[in-house]
Amino acid sequence: MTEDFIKGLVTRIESKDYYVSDSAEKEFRCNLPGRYKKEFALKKDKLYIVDVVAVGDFVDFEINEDGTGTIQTIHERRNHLSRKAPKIKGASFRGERLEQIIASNVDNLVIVSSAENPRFNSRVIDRLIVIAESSHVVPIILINKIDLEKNHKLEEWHNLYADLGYKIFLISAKENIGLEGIPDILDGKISLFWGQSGVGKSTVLNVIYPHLNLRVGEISESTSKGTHTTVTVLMQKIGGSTYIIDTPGIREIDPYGIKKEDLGHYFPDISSIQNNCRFNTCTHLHEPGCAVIDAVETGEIDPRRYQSYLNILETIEDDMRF
Ligand SMILES: Nc1nc2c(ncn2[C@@H]2O[C@H](COP(=O)(O)OP(=O)(O)O)[C@@H](O)[C@H]2O)c(=O)[nH]1
Ligand SMILES: [Mg+2]
Ligand SMILES: [Zn+2]
Repeated sequence: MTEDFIKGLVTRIESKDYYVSDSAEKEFRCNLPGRYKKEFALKKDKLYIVDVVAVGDFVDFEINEDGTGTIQTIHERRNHLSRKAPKIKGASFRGERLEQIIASNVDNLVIVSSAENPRFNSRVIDRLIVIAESSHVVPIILINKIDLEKNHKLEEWHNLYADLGYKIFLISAKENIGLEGIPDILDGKISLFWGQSGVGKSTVLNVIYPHLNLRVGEISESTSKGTHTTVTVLMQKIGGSTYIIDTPGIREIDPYGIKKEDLGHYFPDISSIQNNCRFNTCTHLHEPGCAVIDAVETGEIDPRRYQSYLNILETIEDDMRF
């Protein structure tokens, strides 16, 4: 690295513009030079383009005469959160779908779901837990909009996830219920808020950090048009070393890069039992001597969690590229 290079943090990506903050919080609009674009081309398969730079990346950049910047180096990532790039209608694509990185260098994945509107969906929570666990990021679960749910079924879900060892909060951002413990968990960390569109991610963040003033009720991503699927991920500094990353409503959340025989590791309820399966390559689908299937039958593993496991297993292609 030469002295002319400045270290910065990528906080937002819009089309070909990479917004980078230096240590004094000054923001520079940067571009990415051709040698990285070659990497785009390598990973491109007709309809897919995957970014090599992600929100949360540390980069070295140079300032150009017009005040914009040019990214020169991308620092190695501690971790990253990603999903499979969305399917595009009419595209024929063999093998596994490409990886779309949502953000890098993250401490917490705050999984936001809602009691109603949209209806509570534990499958999405389980997918996001798998993404967090496989990326070495701590999952934290928020079930928002409890003001809309008058019976007590959420207590059961709360207990299920709490028993698995996860931090889980039943909250209402609208009525400011249950949010008390959350700022402490986010303090000093980089936390990505992720979940279905409309569950209240931006609303929750606005209640916790009123100065953010995030737009509420934004339209979710479109998966069917264009060749470059843009996800407007926005990283903001709260103060000190506390950062939050808000994401728009993301429709498809399929974990990327997980092998069938590894999936059980990312379900704590399954991983604690799968050593007792007869075959160490057991995928707990229908293999003989499967201890996980037995545990589902005795009720030791919640059948809804097992169903989530099976659903994700089904999304893993047989011909993975690695
Ligand atoms: N009833 C109720 N509505 C909420 C709550 N939190 C958010 N909303 C509403 O849900 C809608 C979507 O919120 P938004 O924060 O944009 O969701 P996001 O897409 O996950 O960021 C908005 O109309 C919010 O006013 C809540 O706790 N209770
Ligand atoms: Mg939002
Ligand atoms: Zn098994």
